[in-house]
Amino acid sequence: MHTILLSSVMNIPVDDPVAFTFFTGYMAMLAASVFFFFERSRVPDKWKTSLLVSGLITGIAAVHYYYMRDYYTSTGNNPTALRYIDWTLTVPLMCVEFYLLTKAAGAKLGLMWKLIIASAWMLVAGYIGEAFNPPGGSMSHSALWGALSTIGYIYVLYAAWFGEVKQLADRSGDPTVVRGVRTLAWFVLVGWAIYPIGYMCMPGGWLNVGLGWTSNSVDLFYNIADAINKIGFGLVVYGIAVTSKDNATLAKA
Ligand SMILES: *C/C=C(C)/C=C/C=C(C)/C=C/C1=C(C)CCCC1(C)C
Repeated sequence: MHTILLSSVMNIPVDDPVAFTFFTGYMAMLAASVFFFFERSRVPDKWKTSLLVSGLITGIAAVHYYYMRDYYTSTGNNPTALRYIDWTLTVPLMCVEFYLLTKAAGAKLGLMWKLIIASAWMLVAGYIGEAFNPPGGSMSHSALWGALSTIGYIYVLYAAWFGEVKQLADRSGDPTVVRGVRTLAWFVLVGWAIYPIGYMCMPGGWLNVGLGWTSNSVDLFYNIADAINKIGFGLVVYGIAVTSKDNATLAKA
């Protein structure tokens, strides 16, 4: 078993962009975690948990990429279950980041749970849409579950742009937090929107039926989106930690 996996990894077709992004995605997530964990010691105490969470997000993703890469290179199939296990752990942690950033301005744990529940809804519906897509693909199945999933997505999007997260950031009185949360809101609007594009490439999806894009593109979009969102989110949080006001400890470091 082990040798089979190993030899399939060795025989990566160099012209396969999906395999390529699984490899680079794995390496990038690992490197990002090392960066966030090391930099954690350099930021003021109040930002240490945020940096820890940034490192956990990319670290959890790195482990899943390790397995997804091997799964893909040895079977040629979409690692749907591994993908959604990864997201079920990392997306709620991104919601925790929103909570941690706005905590000083009075964010309550209830806000964190509302974001977590909305994102969990988004992922469970997406998983049903993908994992239980009938052989050959069904447009009604993928469209129904995709639409249900989008409700959860819009909830998080609204909270970040206009709702509680945005209002708390404004109330923090720290321009770095206001700007940082605004940047994260852009990630949710643009970066997270790449995922539904990948989803629509599966058999029966709108881009599959409409443009002939194949299930290979699903993982290509997901891999690109993961690198942008997980590492990008972490870097924004890092940027807030090193530039926010009362960073006297950092100046001494
Ligand atoms: C690190 C992983 C992240 C940030 C994953 C985010 C995933 C999404 C925003 C997925 C959204 C979906 C829809 C809005 C509709 C179709 C189904 C999904 C799950 C792909």
